[in-house]
Amino acid sequence: MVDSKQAVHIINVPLDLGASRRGTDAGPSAFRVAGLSAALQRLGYTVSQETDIPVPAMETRKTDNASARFKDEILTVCQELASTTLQVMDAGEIPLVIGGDHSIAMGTVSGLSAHFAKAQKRLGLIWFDAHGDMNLPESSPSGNIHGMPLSHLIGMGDPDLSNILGAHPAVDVKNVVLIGIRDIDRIEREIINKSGVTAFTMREIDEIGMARVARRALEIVNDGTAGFHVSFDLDGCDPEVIPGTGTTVPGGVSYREAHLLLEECAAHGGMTSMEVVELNPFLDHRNVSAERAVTLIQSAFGRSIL
Ligand code: 5AB
Ligand code: MN
Ligand code: MN
Ligand code: MN
Repeated sequence: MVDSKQAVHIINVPLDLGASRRGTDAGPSAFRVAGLSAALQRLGYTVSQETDIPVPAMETRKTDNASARFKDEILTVCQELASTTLQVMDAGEIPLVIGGDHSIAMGTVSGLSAHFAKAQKRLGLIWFDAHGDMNLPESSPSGNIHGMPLSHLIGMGDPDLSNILGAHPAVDVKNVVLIGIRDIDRIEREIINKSGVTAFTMREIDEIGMARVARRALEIVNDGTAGFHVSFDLDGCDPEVIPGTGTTVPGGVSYREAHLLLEECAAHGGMTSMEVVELNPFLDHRNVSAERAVTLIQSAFGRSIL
């Protein structure tokens, strides 16, 4: 549970092997320049440590796996990341994972689930994204693994990627909520609809408002769990808010709606951990995205306006 007595442990994962567009490997650096660590300290947290997960550069690798590109490399990174989030949780610190493309969530969440599985407990999962990230290797139009992490976390897909550490599945579909989705592939739509996860599309956000979406989402992810993780893909926000990401989709979550969701997560008190992914500083032409992402993280960690 996030409270200011706990220390935050930042885990940097400069991975871009899961996406087509280069540049998310510079995400952790952009967060450092934007002052992430100091921003948490201003809220009263100690930042105990930063850990950098080693990631191979794309130029040094070849992949012949067309349906799950760079699977071997991504699996190795996710295994290392999973043991790190497990250790950080076991030490009673709050893991804050900075990507990197969204493939890293398979590592982050597997490690968290391993921590809770030791006490026969489960973890809830909020997946904030423009996309469903529920392709399977055989359904993916791109072969890019950043479009597949959520299906693997609920136990589907490639057996290596869905069994990284901890429980199988890493999370129970009944405690998984997608928020902000608006760009889903044809077969992926069927996978989502059959899966049992709850999806709050942009349409629901428009119709009932983010306040109600956030409250319902919190009920679902906390139903019988020991807490919840927030996997925050910056492309869930509208491209006007976060231009610095590779797979922008118009019609997204506004700056205030995103803050409200994270403020509600903080107010609930059950957030165990967070990851922020898909920042691409090379596409951030207005140079606003990293700083805005830092303020979003501050909301998740309990910053209040007054
Ligand atoms: B992200 C697409 N569905 O599978 C695919 O940014 C895009 O982690 C995936 O949400 C976007 O390649 C993955 C077309
Ligand atoms: Mn994503
Ligand atoms: Mn996305
Ligand atoms: Mn993306």
